[in-house]
Amino acid sequence: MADSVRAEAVKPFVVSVMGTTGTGKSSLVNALFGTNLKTDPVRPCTKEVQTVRIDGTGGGRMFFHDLPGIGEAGAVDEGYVAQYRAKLLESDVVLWAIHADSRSVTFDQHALDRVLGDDPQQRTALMSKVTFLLTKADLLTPAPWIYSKSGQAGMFAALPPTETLLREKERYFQEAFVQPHAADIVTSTHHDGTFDVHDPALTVDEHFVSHRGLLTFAAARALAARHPRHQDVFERLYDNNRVVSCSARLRFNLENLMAVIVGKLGPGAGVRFRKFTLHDALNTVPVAVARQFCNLVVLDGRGGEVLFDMAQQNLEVSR
Ligand SMILES: Nc1nc2c(ncn2[C@@H]2O[C@H](COP(=O)(O)OP(=O)(O)OP(=O)(O)O)[C@@H](O)[C@H]2O)c(=O)[nH]1
Ligand SMILES: [Mg+2]
Repeated sequence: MADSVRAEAVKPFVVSVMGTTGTGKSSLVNALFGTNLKTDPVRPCTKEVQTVRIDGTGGGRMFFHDLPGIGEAGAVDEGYVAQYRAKLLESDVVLWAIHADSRSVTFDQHALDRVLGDDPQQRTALMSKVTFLLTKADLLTPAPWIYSKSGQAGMFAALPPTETLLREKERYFQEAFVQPHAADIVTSTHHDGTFDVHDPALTVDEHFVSHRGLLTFAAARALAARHPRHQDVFERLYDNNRVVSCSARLRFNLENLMAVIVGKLGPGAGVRFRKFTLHDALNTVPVAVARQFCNLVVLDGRGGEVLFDMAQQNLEVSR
């Protein structure tokens, strides 16, 4: 293997997470990678860029930058925005956290516009890296969440009305943040060497397929229906621009989020970060932890039988 190819193969990935203060950025990094970043229920907490190193397998490394809440690390002057922009430009993936319960988009839209800047090439580079997250999805609705228990652990799932609400929110935030910049977006993913679809929006080389503009859910589904052999490619292209809901507290949807991150990082990342993606642990919450939250109904994973209602605090956890 040529030195340059080898260097590329072991080059660490860089992921940044940003957003306004208190959207749960540090908590999310902790939930995804078992790190121990400081979090705070009241005050703006992360004041400077915190970088954690994540070791995968086979020499795979990732540096995860946890950025201070926008507007909290000092005056929001051009110098500060430029620093932010530089950090994002050196990142392979940027996660932009927005509180799922928020409907005010102006502050983040304005921040996004400033961070993207005026240079068309930089705007494309940045917009193509960003994935918007709706964090703290557990706070979205008082409808109970389902905790599906198996042994001494389980997973949280949203009830259908909450799922529907989340999908609507994801669409709304995609319209607010991604659609206005559709012309700036070029999204890429790897293919298996047999990709042979010709479409004006697609550019194909030996390893990668790129899509110019925003690939909507309907368009991705239509392409996948016409070319079922390449369904995985269209799914990954679509994932690159979708808005992802999650909850660090309930570990809700963390597996999907990790899949989106790894998919965006490229073909080498799946292998190097398999230890984070290949098992259910990302979404799993021990019963002892789940009991700290109330307003839960616990169903048996297989039969759907009600095991207990958290509101009835003294019921036995295990049968
Ligand atoms: N309900 C709920 N609370 C959460 C979740 N994630 C984080 N929190 C809480 O929200 C508060 C703020 O979380 P942080 O992780 O410190 O937020 P941050 O975005 O890093 O904040 P800054 O560092 O100030 O920018 C803490 O009390 C967390 O416990 C979540 O998914 N659900
Ligand atoms: Mg923080």
